[in-house]
Amino acid sequence: MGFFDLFKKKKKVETPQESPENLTPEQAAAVEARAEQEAEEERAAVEAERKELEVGLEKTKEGFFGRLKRAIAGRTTVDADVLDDLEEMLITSDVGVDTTVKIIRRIEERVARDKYMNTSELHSILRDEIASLMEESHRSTKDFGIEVKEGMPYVMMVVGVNGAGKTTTIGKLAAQLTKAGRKVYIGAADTFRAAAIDQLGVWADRAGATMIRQDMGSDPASVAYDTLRSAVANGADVVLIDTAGRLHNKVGLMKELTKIRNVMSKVIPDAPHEVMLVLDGSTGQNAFEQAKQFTEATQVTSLAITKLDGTAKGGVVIGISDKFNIPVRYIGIGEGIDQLKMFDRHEFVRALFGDAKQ
Ligand SMILES: Nc1nc2c(ncn2[C@@H]2O[C@H](COP(=O)(O)OP(=O)(O)O)[C@@H](O)[C@H]2O)c(=O)[nH]1
Ligand SMILES: [Mg+2]
Repeated sequence: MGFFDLFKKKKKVETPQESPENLTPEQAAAVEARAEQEAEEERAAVEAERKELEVGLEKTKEGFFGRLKRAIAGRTTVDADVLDDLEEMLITSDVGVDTTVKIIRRIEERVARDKYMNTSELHSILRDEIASLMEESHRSTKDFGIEVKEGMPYVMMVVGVNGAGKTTTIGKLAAQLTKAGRKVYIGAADTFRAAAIDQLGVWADRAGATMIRQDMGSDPASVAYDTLRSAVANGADVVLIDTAGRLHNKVGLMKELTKIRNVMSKVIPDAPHEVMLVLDGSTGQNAFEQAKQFTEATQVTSLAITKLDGTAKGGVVIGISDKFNIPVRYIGIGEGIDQLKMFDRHEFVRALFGDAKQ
């Protein structure tokens, strides 16, 4: 059993006439031209992704730098006052107090070393410190892809409060996975509202995934069980389990999620392989509070932060991944099916601060 990346397209088998020794010079030239064209298309795709991310994070960027500019207006050197203002700017950008304190400490250390630091350097220093902070919280995981074992479906349970974007994120994710040639099963374990099941059904259809459902009000754990059984029987590659976002109280939430997990592990012993917490990035500090409650209720292994388009509160991405030490795997930058991006910390920092040397 090998490991493969879920998002990588299955490799095409090379046809015999494509192996180099059998090619006529014309064919060889055609192969080369095609490779060049593919490389060009890939470069264009990377550029388009970057542009989309920049547009999605525009408000956060404007908020960040608007505040930064005001913080350093009329100052030339980075002194204690500038650092105070910088601290306030980071906190009001929803980076969170603890992470802000960490960033300020690091900058203070640099200022102490390099006595007369110019305020014009602050931009690139802030960029460096945020980049290295994000590297630490993402150190344990790869930035790209999900490595899974072949032969058993990879099971992801999706949790988060009502309205955070769970169903939408599952729909977008399912679409990316089916596009990469994966067979995707979705479990409608949010049985609390009939509309929630129908909404998930629409996404499943759009994505070309199979949804397993029961009636409204049925036991979510039972839906999860059915979904896994069916996925295994039909040779699915991935299972995405939607859950209800009721935050009744911590004990209730813990019980419900534990029950779903236990039932799933009866079908696939190491399932769920991933528990993804979906947070609405536009709620700023509230997202921190939700992260706290969910991480106390169950083991969360990855984060998706949605609705970063149209909000200036994108600083939460920096603070939450640092504070909870859980990698951000996806970010949502719009309601469209293509507007879920695999989170890449380098691209994120780049979209906010531009290239390292400029
Ligand atoms: N602008 C924007 N809206 C989003 C994004 N993700 C989800 N939404 C919207 O947020 C609302 C709640 O999403 P839903 O998936 O139903 O949340 P759930 O209750 O957690 O399942 C819907 O109107 C979605 O279209 C995003 O990345 N950007
Ligand atoms: Mg939902």
